[in-house]
Amino acid sequence: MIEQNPTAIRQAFSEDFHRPQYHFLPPSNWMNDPNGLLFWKGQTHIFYQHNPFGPLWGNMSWGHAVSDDLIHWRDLPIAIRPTPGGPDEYGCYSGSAVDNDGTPTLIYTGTRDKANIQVQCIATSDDDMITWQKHPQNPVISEVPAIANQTRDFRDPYVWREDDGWYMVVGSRIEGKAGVIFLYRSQNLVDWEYLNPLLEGTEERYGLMWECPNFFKLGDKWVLIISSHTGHSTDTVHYFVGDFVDHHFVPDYVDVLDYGTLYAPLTYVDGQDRRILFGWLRENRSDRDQSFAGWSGVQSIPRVLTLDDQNRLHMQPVPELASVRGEHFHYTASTIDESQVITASHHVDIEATYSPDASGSFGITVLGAPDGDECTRVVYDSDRQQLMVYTLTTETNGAISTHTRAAVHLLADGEALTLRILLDGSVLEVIANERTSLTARVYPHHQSQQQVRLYGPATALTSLDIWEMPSIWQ
Ligand code: DQQ
Repeated sequence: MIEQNPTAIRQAFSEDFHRPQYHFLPPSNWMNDPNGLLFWKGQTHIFYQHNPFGPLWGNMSWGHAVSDDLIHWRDLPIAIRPTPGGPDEYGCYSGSAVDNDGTPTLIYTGTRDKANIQVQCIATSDDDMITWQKHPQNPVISEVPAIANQTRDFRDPYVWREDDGWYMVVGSRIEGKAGVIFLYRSQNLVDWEYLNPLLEGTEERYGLMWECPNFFKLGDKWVLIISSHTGHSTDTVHYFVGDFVDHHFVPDYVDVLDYGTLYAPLTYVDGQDRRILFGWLRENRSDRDQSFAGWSGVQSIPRVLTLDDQNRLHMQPVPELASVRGEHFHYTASTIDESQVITASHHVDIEATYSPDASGSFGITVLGAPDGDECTRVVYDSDRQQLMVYTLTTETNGAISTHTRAAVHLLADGEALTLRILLDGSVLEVIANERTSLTARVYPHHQSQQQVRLYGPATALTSLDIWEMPSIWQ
């Protein structure tokens, strides 16, 4: 638990090959959604869904950490936990945070009765967010709007300020139909007036349940991000771009925010007026393996969001990451070939640019075992215009398994492919041309000499920069 000297706990994991060292995660145990991101007195506070008692989901509480630069973090005491007999007795689920004229306020979902009833609650702090007091009038919203026709799924309030008061969006579903986002307004964060559905899902492919909504203005447009259940829970993150008219959202563009493991993202505005997103990078291994590891769940490197002229969301890892980069390797087409081992590090930051005329398949191999038994490849197939993460692993009994994740990534005529690859232990974040995101988790068995090499012909390459990355915890 955080209260038991987080530095010593983190130190105890230093030999864990799969544990990331420059991404945020708690000292130990389970983490899922980012919660309550807030810029406060020059620092960013992150809260997160946390099980303080074990590495699997349960006892949902809000863990807490703070950062000066979005890269280095200091653990703080757990902010809120379930109160026996209270409206959050079964869990303090996800939510957001606001600065209410100098009073930091958390708005979150309380669950009671084994998650069958979900309600909205608030908590405030008067000591710079070290201790929190739950409001005596909790729950501040006790019932899902009647049109939902169910009480079980009504969660993850996201709150922001407009000239005529506080607004809140909450994720839900209409029984037998599809996902929905409900819109509320309040003057004091305690008394809430239900307005109407902000947006109702109509197509099954966007999900039967919408959770973790974010709704914000970006440039001239409004963006709605939802995490949706399309087939099974915790599935795909979609974003819609459009206009906010008479309390209704009218989307004119929709896309997938990430094709891999990133889920339940949350955004906020930082001190430089940047809209920044964090997302939970889910594990891709069994409960048994997570229990054995003693930790589960990682946050993405925060990403700065912008829209392009086609209303596509662009995501750029915060430039602050460059300040911790270590040893640097730089290549062009004429200075490298596929056989060359660039580094044996499994904590690297990579920027690659390819020629607009490049044909065939090309990319980067990481986590490559010297005997070729295991590797992970980030590949662009220019014929199919597909971005892929391909993983080859060899089990200890010799069984070989392969796994491919793919995303369509269309390049305009003459547009060069750019890849940003953040590899950190078992975490792999890939962003192509700032707009196609494909995150993955990989757990190689070989745990030494993880080679980073070029994949495909060097002629495809324009430039390749690779930096070894240090631990942010030392
Ligand atoms: N996880 C939280 C919920 C949210 C879901 C509970 C998404 O509030 O809807 O841990 O991962």
